[in-house]
Amino acid sequence: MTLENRMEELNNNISRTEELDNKLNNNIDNITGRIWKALSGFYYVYPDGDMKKKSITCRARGKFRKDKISPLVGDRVKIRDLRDGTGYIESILPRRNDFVRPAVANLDQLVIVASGAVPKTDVYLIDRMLSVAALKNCDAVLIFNKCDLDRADDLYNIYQASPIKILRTSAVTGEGIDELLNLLKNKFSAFTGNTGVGKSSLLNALSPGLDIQTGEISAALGRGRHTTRHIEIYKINNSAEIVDTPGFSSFETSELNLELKNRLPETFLEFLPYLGKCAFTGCAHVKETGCAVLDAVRRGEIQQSRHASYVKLYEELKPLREWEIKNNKNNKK
Ligand SMILES: Nc1nc2c(ncn2[C@@H]2O[C@H](COP(=O)(O)OP(=O)(O)OP(=O)(O)O)[C@@H](O)[C@H]2O)c(=O)[nH]1
Ligand SMILES: [Mg+2]
Ligand SMILES: [Zn+2]
Repeated sequence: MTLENRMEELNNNISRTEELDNKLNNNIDNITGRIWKALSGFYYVYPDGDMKKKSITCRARGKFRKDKISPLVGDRVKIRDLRDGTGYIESILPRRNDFVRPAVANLDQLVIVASGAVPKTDVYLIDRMLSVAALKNCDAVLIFNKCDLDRADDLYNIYQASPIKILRTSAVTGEGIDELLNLLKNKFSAFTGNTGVGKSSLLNALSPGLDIQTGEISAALGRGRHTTRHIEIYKINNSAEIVDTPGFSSFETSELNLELKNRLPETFLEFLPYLGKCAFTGCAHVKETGCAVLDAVRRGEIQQSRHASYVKLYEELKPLREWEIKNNKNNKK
């Protein structure tokens, strides 16, 4: 057989396959949409991201599992609509950012909910979340909830002296709720924070119609019971899109990666004016002489507690090597 004949045969085969494909796909549309809820391996997608349309319940294609990528709430996706209310996620459109915890993509703003009352939030946990948000070019807001019980003065004082937006709230008395709604307006935000601090309660206070389940705190442990299990976008006042996420008792270490290690100083926003002004290039800002950051700490321009978190995080990231990144990726769900 000549090469030309062989080519023709191949081309014929390709057209026949495409014809067959088209026949099979006759009843099927490829459309784009946005994932607004994830629950037990199902993704609820709104066509064109329009929450007024009927959502389509999708499964992810097997190739995502193979590639170790999970679709996330907030993802814009191409789906195959089977026209019976179900479909398949075919591909994920490029993301602005993505998080392991909370498991969401394309966030404008991370709302870190903390509490000075039980369960008290650890300052290092707050600083790690702030660093991860800064690394991902995501704005952060820090909320001190339960201020009817404890006004979290220690925490408040630390962050008041930083460029980070802060707000005291109470889901019980309604303090700060209007201001919170203002911060959320026209943005896609996710609530995160240790379990039991009142993330779901705040959402209910913002929009009582939501009626999201909240949990009692176990007195013995001083922890919540992980009341929120699934991840879902709520729309409030037709302008604020908010994801309530399950709380946690320890930090997800897979966010601690080589990129954070390499860019750590700039993720502490109040360090920025001093970076590049140290006596030594490549200064780690830990205990070096002539360090502009340390000088600023001494002068009280940077809070001691923030620098302490920086050093702790620096030490935690120090042993991280290239091969561990691959490991981390493989461990991702
Ligand atoms: N006094 C007081 N109690 C609150 C406040 N906010 C929440 N609570 C209580 O704290 C408990 C936990 O609240 P949730 O809203 O379930 O906390 P969560 O952060 O959503 O917890 P997870 O879903 O487990 O992460 C509930 O008993 C709430 O009633 C508050 O501002 N003041
Ligand atoms: Mg909750
Ligand atoms: Zn330095």
